[in-house]
This record gives sequence, C-alpha cells and structure tokens, in this order.
Amino acid sequence: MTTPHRTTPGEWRDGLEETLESFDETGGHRVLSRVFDELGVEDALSLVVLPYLHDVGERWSAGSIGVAQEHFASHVLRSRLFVLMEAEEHSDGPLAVLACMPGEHHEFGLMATAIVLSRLGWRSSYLGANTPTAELARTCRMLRPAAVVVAAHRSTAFAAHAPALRRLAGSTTVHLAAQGATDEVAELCGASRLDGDPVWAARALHEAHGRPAPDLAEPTAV
Ligand code: B12
Repeated sequence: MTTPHRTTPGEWRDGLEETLESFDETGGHRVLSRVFDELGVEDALSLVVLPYLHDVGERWSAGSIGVAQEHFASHVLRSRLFVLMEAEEHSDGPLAVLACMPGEHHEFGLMATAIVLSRLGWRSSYLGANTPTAELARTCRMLRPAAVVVAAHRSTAFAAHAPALRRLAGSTTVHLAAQGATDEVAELCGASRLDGDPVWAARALHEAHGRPAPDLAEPTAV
C-alpha cells in the first residue's frame, strides 16, 4: 500500500512561485488557502510564506523576475496577512504595539509576529511601515502597551533613534527585531532583541511575559 503524498513546504513554495509570479492572483490565493489549512498558520508562515518571500528577493536580484512580479507577489501576500491579522479579536490580553522604524518598508516579519501574538491572546496595535518615532512614542503614551516591537533591516535605523527608543524603554518593554537588531544596538537603545524567525520570536515574547505558549510542532527542515 502506498502512503498518500503530503505536499512538502518546498512544493507549496513552488505553487506560490508558479501562480504569483505569473500574475495569477486567484491561483495564488488558492495555494495560500490550502497551505494555511494543511499546515496551520504558524508553520505556513515559517515554512512557506516567509521563506518564499526570501526566494522572491533572490530571483529579483538575480534578474530572473522583474520588479512588477515581486511587487505583485508582495501585494497578494500582504493582503492575505492582513486578513489573518484581523481574524482574532480579544478584548483583554496584553497589548503589543508593532512598528517599522522610520525609512523601513519591509513589514512582513512584523505582520507575522502580530498574527502569532494575536493567536496567543494578545491585542495588537499595528502601526506598520515607516513609523516616525515621535508617533510611536505618542501612541505608547496613549495606549500603555505591555510590549513594543520595532523592526528594521539596518541597525543604523535603530541607532539613529536610540535616544527616543531609550526614553520609550523607560516606560515599557521595547524589543528590536529583524536583521538590524544587533546586541550592540539593543544595548544602545536600552531594549532587548527578538531573535530570528517572527513566529518563534512571538512565542518567545509571549513566554517572556510569563505566559506559556501552547505546543507547536518543531518545524521540520525543508
Ligand atoms: C518584499 C520586499 C520588499 C517590499 C516590502 C513590502 C512590504 N510591505 O513589506 C518593497 C517593494 C517595499 C521593498 C523595498 C525595498 N527593498 Co526589499 N525586499 C523584499 C523581499 C522580497 C522580501 C522581504 C521580506 O519581507 N522577507 C520576509 C522576512 C520575514 O524575512 P527576512 O527579511 O529574511 O527576515 C528574517 C529575519 O530578519 C527575521 N525578521 C524580519 N523581520 C522581522 C520582524 C520581527 C518582528 C521579527 C521578530 C523577526 C523578523 O525573520 C526572517 C527570518 O525568518 C526581500 C528579499 C529577501 N531576500 O528577504 C527584499 C530585500 C530585503 N529588499 C531589498 C532592497 C534592496 C529593497 C529596496 C532598497 C529596493 C529599492 N531599490 O527601492 C527597497 C527599500 C525599502 C525600504 N526603505 O525599506 C534587499 C535588501 C538588501 C540588503 N541586504 O540591504 C532584499 C534582500 C532583496 C535583494 N535580494 O536584494 N522590498
């Protein structure tokens, strides 16, 4: 008897490549629906959607796809992640404010963290790309969040605003995330660093706030 073939994360990513990079929005959404359904949200993000984005960038920088295909794929994924961000509603639970640093437009990691936090019972105020630090501080004064997550690809984006981040860290926990979040810049900002994958980082943040995260199968290598 043969065992039924289970689609691998690599095959799901191929499905996204075939559809989204030929501007097939309906087909792309169909693949996404199946992948979220079969893998669950956390694994679908960790093993398929986020690595796929990385591959898109590699194909774009190698010249095998154009900027229009990269923008189109990003647009479809972004719309899908927004739906997931709004899928859970909590009236209690700790509040996280999430923002990209000024000048930073890469927001998928931040969105993935917001989705996983909300699935863990958090409320989140998502400020998104290119958020001025004065606005971030003003929002935090109004909302008094339990945690702030700020993301940037370059550590200079944090360093340039270290005094403002340090002031913010005086009243709430500030976590720096994404490639720019080095130990040095975290220390400069009086913040802590959220390591690695956005899904596992959200779970670590949840646990750091004294809340055990439910079991999730350790992602398998692909
Ligand atoms: C989508 C995309 C865009 C979109 C972003 C849309 C959006 N709404 O987010 C747009 C079109 C806006 C864009 C613009 C640009 N982009 Co761009 N982009 C990408 C792409 C294809 C995917 C990025 C992404 O979201 N990846 C998914 C994240 C989760 O994965 P990751 O970035 O590898 O991050 C890892 C960790 O850092 C961590 N992480 C990341 N974020 C977060 C957040 C939290 C909270 C946590 C906990 C963890 C975490 O998780 C990941 C590991 O799992 C990458 C390709 C790539 N190789 O990554 C290029 C890429 C990042 N972009 C690049 C460039 C050059 C640009 C532009 C300068 C292009 C231009 N000439 O205009 C601009 C810069 C805009 C700006 N000022 O920020 C380069 C960066 C090169 C470099 N080393 O600096 C890349 C690598 C493409 C390439 N191969 O050259 N981009």
